[in-house]
Amino acid sequence: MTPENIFNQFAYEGEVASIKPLGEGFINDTFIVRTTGDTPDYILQRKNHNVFPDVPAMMDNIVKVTAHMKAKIIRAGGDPLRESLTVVFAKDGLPYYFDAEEGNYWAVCIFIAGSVTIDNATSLDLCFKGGQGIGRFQKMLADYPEPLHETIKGFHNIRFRYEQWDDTLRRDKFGLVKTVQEEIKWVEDRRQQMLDFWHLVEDGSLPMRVTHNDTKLSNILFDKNGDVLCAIDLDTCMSSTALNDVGDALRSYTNTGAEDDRDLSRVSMDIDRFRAYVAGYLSEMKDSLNDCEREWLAFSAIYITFEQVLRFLMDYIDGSTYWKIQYPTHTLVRTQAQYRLLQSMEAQYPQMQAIVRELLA
Ligand code: GN1
Ligand code: MG
Repeated sequence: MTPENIFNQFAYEGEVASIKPLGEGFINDTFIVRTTGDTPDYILQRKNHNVFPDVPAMMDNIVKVTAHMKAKIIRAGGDPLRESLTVVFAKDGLPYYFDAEEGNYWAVCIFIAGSVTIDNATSLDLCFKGGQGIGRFQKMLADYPEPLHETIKGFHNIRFRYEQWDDTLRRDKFGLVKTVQEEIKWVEDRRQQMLDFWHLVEDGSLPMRVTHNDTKLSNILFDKNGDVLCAIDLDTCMSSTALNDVGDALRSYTNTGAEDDRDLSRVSMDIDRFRAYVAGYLSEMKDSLNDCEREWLAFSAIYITFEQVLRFLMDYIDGSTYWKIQYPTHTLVRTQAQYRLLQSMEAQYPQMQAIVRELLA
């Protein structure tokens, strides 16, 4: 079915003027649907069911958390159509449409007029606002009452990731293991350190909360004045630690290079952006964090950047099937660029800790 036919299965308002691909998502395929006149425009997405094995469960999470946030936004006198993502249901009443012919799941949400996404943190103000945005998101969901579906098993659970990693190395499907010995060592050298950290989650010292889990800069929607509207891409919204959201955001906001930079000399962690993001986040969440979360906040950036090194390298060895690639070694290049960022963070860890302590004081 064409995107036009798919979109017609949804209960949208107005007349379609055009449907065009949007952005360069690595996982889902995204289209922007423009309508004529005053009716809203829409975002139409083909959800990647290799990544999300249970799209109905994922959409159930999204419908429920957005309903929870909207109720709060309304009570606070805000605009629920601008300060939260809005799911558009299919005409049969489901929050997705299943195209049985091609076996694909599709979903629609409202495009918030005048909103923009940003790929690079160009100012400290932006970092501060991004931190505030995720802080607010976590705060609104702090009293979310029921368990969410675990839409990707063990998503930020490094013990589980190491199990997958060991399987990948054992399988060595494409004989690539011998070509990435140095990179494999990066992951092996940190095994104990990372498992020790995760132990704090397993013993309950770091609490589970409702979190976003994919907090990179481009998943925050800004208005034309550069103020945060809301967090988008709620596909991975589920139970995790608050720190995972902070760490993943820091991985993206503080990088002076690109996630897949071939020129490693451009990649490093900018400590001023680190400070600005953490300050923004803590302006919302400071009073909600326990002592363990406070103590490990700076480390969260290292944890998630490391996890990304592991995930990228694992996907490369497995044949690059998870993230879309533009050239055969793309995911290896991503691995190397993220490792450079990790090294930069490790070198600056004492300063990162000092900043967090200072901001918490
Ligand atoms: C994916 O969905 P997207 O493109 O925002 C991935 C994240 C990675 C990111 C790296 C569901 O994010 O975990 O950090 O790529 N999302 C999923 O760019 O795996
Ligand atoms: Mg995503």
